[in-house]
Amino acid sequence: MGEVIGSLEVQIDSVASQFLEESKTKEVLVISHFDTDGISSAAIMGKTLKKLDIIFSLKIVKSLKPELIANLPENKIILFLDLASGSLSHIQNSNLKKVFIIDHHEIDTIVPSNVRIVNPQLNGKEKISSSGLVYLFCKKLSPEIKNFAKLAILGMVGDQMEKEIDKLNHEILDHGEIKKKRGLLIYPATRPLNRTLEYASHPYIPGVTGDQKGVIELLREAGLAPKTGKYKSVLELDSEEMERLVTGIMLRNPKARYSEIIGDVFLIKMYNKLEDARELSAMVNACSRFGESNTALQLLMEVPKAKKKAESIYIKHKQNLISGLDFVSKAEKIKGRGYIIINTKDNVKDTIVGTIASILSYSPEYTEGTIITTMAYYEDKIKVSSRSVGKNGRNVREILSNIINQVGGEVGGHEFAAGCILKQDKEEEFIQLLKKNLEIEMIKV
Ligand SMILES: [Mn+2]
Repeated sequence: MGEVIGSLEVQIDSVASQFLEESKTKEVLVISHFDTDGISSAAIMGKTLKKLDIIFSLKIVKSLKPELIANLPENKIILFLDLASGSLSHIQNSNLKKVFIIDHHEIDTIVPSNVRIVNPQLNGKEKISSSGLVYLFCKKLSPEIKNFAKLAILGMVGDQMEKEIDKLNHEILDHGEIKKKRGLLIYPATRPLNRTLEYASHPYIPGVTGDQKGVIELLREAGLAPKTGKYKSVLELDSEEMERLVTGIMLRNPKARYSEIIGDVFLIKMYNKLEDARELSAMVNACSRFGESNTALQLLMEVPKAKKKAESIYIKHKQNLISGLDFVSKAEKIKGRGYIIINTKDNVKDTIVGTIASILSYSPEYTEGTIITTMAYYEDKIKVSSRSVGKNGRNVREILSNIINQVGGEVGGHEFAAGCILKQDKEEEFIQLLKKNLEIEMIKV
């Protein structure tokens, strides 16, 4: 009970057979994380449980709060995906009798007796996404689910684990209808380049992202002309065209490293069409940011009516992003030594203010160690995001925590990328304290 022995594969076998036994008599409640890996996990599990005629319901959450654990139904089997490894002590202290977890995050304590867990942290720390684990788990429950392997690959790409693919992930790659091709990582690789470049945010290309004229100029420079009115897609480029385009991008953003722009493009079949996994992941994340995780889940389960809805949310998100970047480039900024604060007030959506801070942190305009902070209103609150350029220098979470301790609010994130939420009536006080803290920190460094 709660004991962990042997390899990851043995662990998956044993937990899967216990789950199968338990679910014969009890209903299952699946709770999963709201990012691409979590929603891919939920989609694989949902499809499999349906196949097996197991009665279940699904819930997608942004984070696992102690109150949520305390209020879970005791008569159901609880199955956590892509979360809960850091909440074992709360689960131990709850009245839940049987909890299953499939996750790859850090574990907070010894596995309690009411928990059965699959987590590579306990078995050799193999690098694998939660959706990869869920896929292997579900294959034990029902071997004929091989076509869901594509969702495991999607989760892997969403968690940015595709650079070093470990043994089990390799196996998964061999299963589903997945195509892998080396190329430029600007997504989607499947659509005409002029559209793809206009919305490029990873990397951000100054003078090109959000600028149709700049896009055409870059393409012309790279010797790419439209054929019968249509530009090639990334997938259609030959190696020379690709090299020329990469050169053009790197000239505009010298911070964009070759190893980050070139890599494996993963194509998976959804709704009977090959799609770029990075694009799908961006779409899932956009839906979740808009509070539409269920649409994202339905998209990955290939529910027909979900596709249009997800696409329109994604287009809206991309437009918000482009207009947000445009606003920020022209906006008045508070500049100090080693920092910059952009208060967009109600001109930029709170759903993208963090993405914009990230994009700016990759822009060639700012030197390493600079702290970029963006702010946006929502409801009667302000959402704040801070990034440290080059993931270097001061601890932004600590700085934000210090201030929130004084003005009230919530803080999240980590050392080089953090955010907070505060009341709008604390706006001025927050900015003053932030400036003061950033200046003190600068002196210490
Ligand atoms: Mn994950």
